[in-house]
Amino acid sequence: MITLHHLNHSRSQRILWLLEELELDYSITTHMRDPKTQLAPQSLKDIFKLGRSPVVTIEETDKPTIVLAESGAIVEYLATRYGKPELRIGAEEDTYADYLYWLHACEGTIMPPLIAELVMGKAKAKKKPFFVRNIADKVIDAIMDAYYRPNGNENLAYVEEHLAKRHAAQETFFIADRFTIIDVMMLFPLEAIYATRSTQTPSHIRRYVDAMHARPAYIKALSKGGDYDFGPQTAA
Ligand SMILES: N[C@@H](CCC(=O)N[C@@H](CS)C(=O)NCC(=O)O)C(=O)O
Repeated sequence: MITLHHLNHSRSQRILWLLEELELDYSITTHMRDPKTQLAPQSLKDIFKLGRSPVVTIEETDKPTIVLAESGAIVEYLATRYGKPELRIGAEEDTYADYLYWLHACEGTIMPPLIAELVMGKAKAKKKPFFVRNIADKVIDAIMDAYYRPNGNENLAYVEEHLAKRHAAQETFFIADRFTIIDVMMLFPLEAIYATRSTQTPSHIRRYVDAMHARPAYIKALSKGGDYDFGPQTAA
């Protein structure tokens, strides 16, 4: 039995979506973020020491239970062990190098500036004594402007250019002529951008996100996972 340890408003939405695409039997244990800190609760740390979501546990008769974290590892595992092989790109395919690049770049390159923006935004919003507020905010802005903001903007432009080429070639999916686990990985940062920037989001990213959001398995996953801030935006 596969159990998804789902954290509200988090990357575990990726796994929920993939489980639906794979039409697998699974159960969901939901862990709610601490409303004040937004961090994962102790119940998730009890499953996986670092307390990060997603985590899946896999129990099979006569085998030790597997506890697997890291969304990239989970999508590879599920697609390989239970999947439709077409959800991965094989080493013999022309897009294999692209596949490896995006599989790793998603968490390694695209996500970090987005997380920095989120964390620094929270630091700015935090109450501080008035005599340090200005200086603290300036330091935060300086850090963001020196690295994370330009970095995030370059990433966004790169992804937009990539998707513009895909759309010009009449392709819907991120790297292949079919749905793959790269779509599962890449949608999360792109839908987070779309949800926060709305119509300021570059047009090819919007078109891509809308296409993924229309997939029946995505819609089913949304209905199973509960509240999700980055799902389809009704008033965009
Ligand atoms: N690179 C990891 C990141 C995991 C991660 O940081 N997940 C966030 C949710 S999106 C989390 O668990 N946050 C709660 C916390 O840090 O307490 C992955 O892709 O799974």
